[in-house]
Amino acid sequence: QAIAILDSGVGGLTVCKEVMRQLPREKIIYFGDTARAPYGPRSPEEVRLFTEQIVDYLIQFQPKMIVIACNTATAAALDFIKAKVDIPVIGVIHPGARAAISATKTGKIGVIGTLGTIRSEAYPAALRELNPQTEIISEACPEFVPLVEQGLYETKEALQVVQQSLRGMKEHPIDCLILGCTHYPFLKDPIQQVMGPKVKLISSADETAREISTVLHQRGCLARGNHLPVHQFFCSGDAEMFRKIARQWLGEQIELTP
Ligand code: DGN
Repeated sequence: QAIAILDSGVGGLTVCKEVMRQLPREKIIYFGDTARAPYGPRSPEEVRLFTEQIVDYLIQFQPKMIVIACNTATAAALDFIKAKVDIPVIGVIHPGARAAISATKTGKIGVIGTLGTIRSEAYPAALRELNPQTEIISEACPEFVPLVEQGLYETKEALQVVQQSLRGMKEHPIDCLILGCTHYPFLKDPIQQVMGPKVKLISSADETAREISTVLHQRGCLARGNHLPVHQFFCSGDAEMFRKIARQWLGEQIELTP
């Protein structure tokens, strides 16, 4: 049985990479809704509907758990999907919030994400639940996801967009910045360059992979055996672009079913 991972596009590949590293025996079935990305500017109702459609599609493979590897979809649909299916479902917001709370020394945390995620206030809620004293500065960066989906994350243009978008965030004395969108680790280098070496970037991918491991361990369904799994990837849009980005990011050829 596989772990089903979904995102609006290629962003969830950052979670896949961590799962492959931490849990190399686990088979992944991935769905990137590249035809309908970005989800950020869409209404929560629409994002919930799209997430439900993807889950309905993935459930036919009888996965052992579902990972909503998209912050926008986690904010809009996590509770809804949890109530709908009878296998474990996890999102990326709580794992990211936990990682930030354990990393911060000053209690001043920045959060960047899509419009949908920032508007939902899901991060401030999750962070304050863990530590009510936390100071949080949030900023939506709607230009980042389209850059990544077009494969332009290593260009000069990307650095310029990051510089422009983080001008305000840079002025705040934060010591951690949560990359509150699974697409943003693709832009980790320019983001670190702009924020400076004193700000620690938190990607929820590592922590989410740890949570997957905990859930599977608790249920006694971690994959056993020595054979390496063959992962399966699906995307709803441009297969060539998806394949190119996946190959670059994961460092391996992928089996993609358009
Ligand atoms: N990867 C999604 C997220 O984490 O929010 C990006 C959403 C989008 O499509 N804009």
